[in-house]
Amino acid sequence: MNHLSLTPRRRWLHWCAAAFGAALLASQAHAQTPPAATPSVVTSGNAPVAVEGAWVRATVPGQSGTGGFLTLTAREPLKLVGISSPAAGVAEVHEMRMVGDRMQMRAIPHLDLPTGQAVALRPGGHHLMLMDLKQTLVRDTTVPVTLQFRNAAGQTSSLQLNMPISNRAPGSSAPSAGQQMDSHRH
Ligand SMILES: [Cu+2]
Repeated sequence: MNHLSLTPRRRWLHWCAAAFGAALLASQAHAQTPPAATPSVVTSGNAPVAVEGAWVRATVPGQSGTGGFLTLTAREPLKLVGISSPAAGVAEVHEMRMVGDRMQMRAIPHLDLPTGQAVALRPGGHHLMLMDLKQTLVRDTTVPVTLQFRNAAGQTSSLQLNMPISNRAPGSSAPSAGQQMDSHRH
C-alpha cells in the first residue's frame, strides 16, 4: 500500500510547484498576437462522440506535467479507455478524490460515457493528464492528443484532436487569484 500511494503523491507535489510557477509567469505575461479563427479541434477519427470546449493548460519551460480538459458526449455507450500525445511520454485519464483531508489524483482505467450525456473533464475533476512532457506547451498554440474509446461490443474507435493551449477554459474570463488556487488543486 505504501508503495502504491507514493507515486501519485510525488506527481502531485511536482504539479503543485509547476502550477505556482505558471501562475507567476502568467501575471507577467505580455500581450501576444491573438490566434486566428479557431480551427476545428477534432481533426480525424471514427468515434461516435462529440467534443466541446477542449483545452490544455499551458506550461513553463521545465514543467513536466499538465492537464487537459474537454466535454465528451457519446452517441452510443462508450468508455474512454486511453489517451496518447506525441508531446507527452505518459498520458493518462485521471480522477480527483479525497484521501484523508487531501485531494489527490490518480489514473483510472476507463471513464464511462453514457449515451447523450455530456461528461465534463475540468479542473478539479476528471482530466487528461500529460506527463513527461517533451516540450513546453506554449499558449495560443495546439497540441495533438488522441483519445481511444471502446463500445459495449468491445469495438475500439478513436479521435485525433488538436487541443488549444491556454491558461484558462475557452470563453472564461481572465483567471482570478481564486481560480489560480483552483488550478493549484488540479
Ligand atoms: Cu492528473
